[in-house]
Amino acid sequence: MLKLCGFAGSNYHNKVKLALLEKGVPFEEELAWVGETDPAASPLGKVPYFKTEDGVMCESAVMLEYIEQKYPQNPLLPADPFAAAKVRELALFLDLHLELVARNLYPQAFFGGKVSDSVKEKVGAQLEKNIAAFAKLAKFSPFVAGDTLTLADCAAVTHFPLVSGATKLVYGKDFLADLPVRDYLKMMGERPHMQKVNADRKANMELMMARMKAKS
Ligand SMILES: N[C@@H](CCC(=O)N[C@@H](CS)C(=O)NCC(=O)O)C(=O)O
Repeated sequence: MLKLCGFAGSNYHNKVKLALLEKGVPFEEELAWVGETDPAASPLGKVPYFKTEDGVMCESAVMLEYIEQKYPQNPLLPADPFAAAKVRELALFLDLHLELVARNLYPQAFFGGKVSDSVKEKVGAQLEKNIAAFAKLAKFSPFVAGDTLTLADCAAVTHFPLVSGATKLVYGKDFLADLPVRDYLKMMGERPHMQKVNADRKANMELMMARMKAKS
């Protein structure tokens, strides 16, 4: 059985988990905290990663492509090559130009640390530029890429809350406020599979807090 390894508090883990659930692919979750990952599966020590019948792999974008090809049911990519590329474009913007940039703020926003003024300034400018560019590509009609759920939604619904939360906490302003993100998250949050992802996330965050307390 396909194993999704990681922890349910991770947005990248949940991006892949939602795709598996929406596609109806049978899988098991194997808990792997950061620092306790399998170096053969994830040489950078990141989650998530897959253990498959053929071997292991990491990087959530690659994992989504793998399950799309291996399990074609309930597709999360259009059959048309151009339309599929437009979905991938959105997914890449979400991972690379939004989440990865906002991630620089997480030490201060979520982990009790501090980011320097120069990082704040640089990241703020990058996010403003990148979010404006993303806004030109995203459709929200009602899904990010149009009228059908795609793998771009798996990234959007798991990354948006972090980008919003981190910018709100660090700059006192939600950088996604001009996009219809609240309504989108509400709509996505009504999907049964997303409800499972969110419930598991909350339970895992509590476990993570308890672990951190026990360690300190
Ligand atoms: N590019 C990676 C990013 C995954 C990632 O950053 N995961 C975080 C958890 S949300 C992690 O493992 N962080 C630990 C680290 O970077 O050492 C992917 O798409 O899978």
